[in-house]
Amino acid sequence: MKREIIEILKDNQSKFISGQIISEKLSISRAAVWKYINQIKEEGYVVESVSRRGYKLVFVPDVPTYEEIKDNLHTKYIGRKLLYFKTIDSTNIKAKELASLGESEGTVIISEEQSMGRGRLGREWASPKYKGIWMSLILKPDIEPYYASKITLVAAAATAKTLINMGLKIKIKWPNDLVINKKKVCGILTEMSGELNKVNYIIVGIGMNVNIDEEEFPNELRNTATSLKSEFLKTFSRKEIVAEIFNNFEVLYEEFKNEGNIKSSIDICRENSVLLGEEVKIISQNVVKKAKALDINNDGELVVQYDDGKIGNIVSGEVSMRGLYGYV
Ligand code: BTX
Repeated sequence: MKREIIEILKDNQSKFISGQIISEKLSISRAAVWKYINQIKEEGYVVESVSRRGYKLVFVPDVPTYEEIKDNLHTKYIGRKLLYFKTIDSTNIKAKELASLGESEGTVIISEEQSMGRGRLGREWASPKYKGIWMSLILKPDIEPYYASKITLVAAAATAKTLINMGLKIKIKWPNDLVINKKKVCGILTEMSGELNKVNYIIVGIGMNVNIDEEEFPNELRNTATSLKSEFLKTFSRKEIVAEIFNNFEVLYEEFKNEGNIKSSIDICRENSVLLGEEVKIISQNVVKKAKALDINNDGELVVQYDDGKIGNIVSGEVSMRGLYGYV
């Protein structure tokens, strides 16, 4: 009902509409209208209310709710069901819970803040309130579990494309980060539930630092993390970015599901890679090896040449690079 009232207020933006008319349109009492208007205000909308004239919408906030993204959304199913939370432990945890209860493909969980945002290997992910995009997509592709890690590259490509199309200079750090000036601005966490040869569901968690000021990052992240606002010195519309990520993701994900390849995603990852041509360290199960990053192959693996000249393909894992995130 809240959504319907926002819609009516928007249709009448900058003029008053009476509580009576809203109550008649929606077949609810005027007291109920008043109750919902208060809830709408709590979401950050500014609604003027004047007795005998009614309500007037004077400010629409940058909240990534379905109501606010739908005009920019061109997808068939990604983000068509968007569950919006003010606060949550982790959107990935919620998405896993819902996916296992039968939630369908394309549903997205988004929250204004996370108290237990997580990165890979259980690392903490800072998720300050109203300042970023913290969300998880539920996917249920009919693929072998082995191919699930490719979805990380699809998500990296979709988020990168979104920012690049906005004219922003960002780079992709294979396989799951976006960086600006060698600092991390976005991380992707893909988790899967499956059996030997069947995927139950895949959760793609995307965390993007949008309007975080430098001093709002925890001390220990200040040299390694950044936000769009800190780099480009302006405030960005989260709702527009969210819609565009969904638009780009669905196209790239459909390619994967229908054609079994992620060529377009890999092209984007290659063209905008921060690693290719660089000396890197590959950290896998506590073993560190030095190598040069040569390419991302058609399966989305990182092709490297080790110091002894041997060529290897890295499926996933930790890659660190001189000068990146403070590694020297
Ligand atoms: P990662 O393991 O590659 O990176 C985690 C590391 O990044 C941390 O150990 C820390 O050093 C650093 N870090 C923590 N918070 C931030 C931040 N806000 N910006 C930059 N660097 C940071 C990357 O894992 C995957 C992150 C996915 C986060 C999303 S948010 C929505 C969803 N829900 C959830 O719990 N996780 C995902």
